[in-house]
Amino acid sequence: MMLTPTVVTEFDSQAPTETETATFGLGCFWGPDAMFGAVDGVVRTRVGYAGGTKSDPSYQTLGDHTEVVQIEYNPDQLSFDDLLARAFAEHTPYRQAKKRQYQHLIFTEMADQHDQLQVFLDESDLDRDRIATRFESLDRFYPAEPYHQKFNLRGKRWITDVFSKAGYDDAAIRESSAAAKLNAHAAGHDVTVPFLTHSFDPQSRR
Ligand code: MHO
Repeated sequence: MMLTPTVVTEFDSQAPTETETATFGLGCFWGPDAMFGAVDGVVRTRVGYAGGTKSDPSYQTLGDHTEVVQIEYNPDQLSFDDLLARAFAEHTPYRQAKKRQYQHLIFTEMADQHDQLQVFLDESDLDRDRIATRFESLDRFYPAEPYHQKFNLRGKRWITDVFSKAGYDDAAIRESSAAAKLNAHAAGHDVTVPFLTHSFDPQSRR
């Protein structure tokens, strides 16, 4: 299947809307944005700032916030526990970044995620008083600037042209399920979606 504006808009219109969100700080947010985008059951991703007190942070005026990825997932396909396993595979809980911007920070929203986190830590033999990873309940998520969203798509005109032709603006790309999958693909992750086939790889189009 070729990547066309219609393919993108149809894929996005069929994306589940009954989703739950998980928010993690795992260092520079570009990497985890792409990594989680590749996972089956992850519907949307966005990057932003959370965990601090400064109002309206930006990349230049971050204050006490941390770079985070927010993952919207289909709870019929993927659990918070699966996402925690991936988050802990992406960082060592025994060291913390000095800069608050890049700290390892696991957020929970509502009681059930909070309970699932404790079960995960117990089963993984992780004692929250002995590890460096921070745990907080999510207060507020501030989306990052458009140029940080789906960062691996930057300069990939064979992808971005399709979104332009489909009439997507910056916010629409940030919230696009197709963009999350394409961003993961552009970063080199294996992604299983119908429009990512061999014939569509730029290497094979020459
Ligand atoms: N300035 C660093 C990290 C960017 S990340 C959004 C870099 O160029 O790799 O903090």
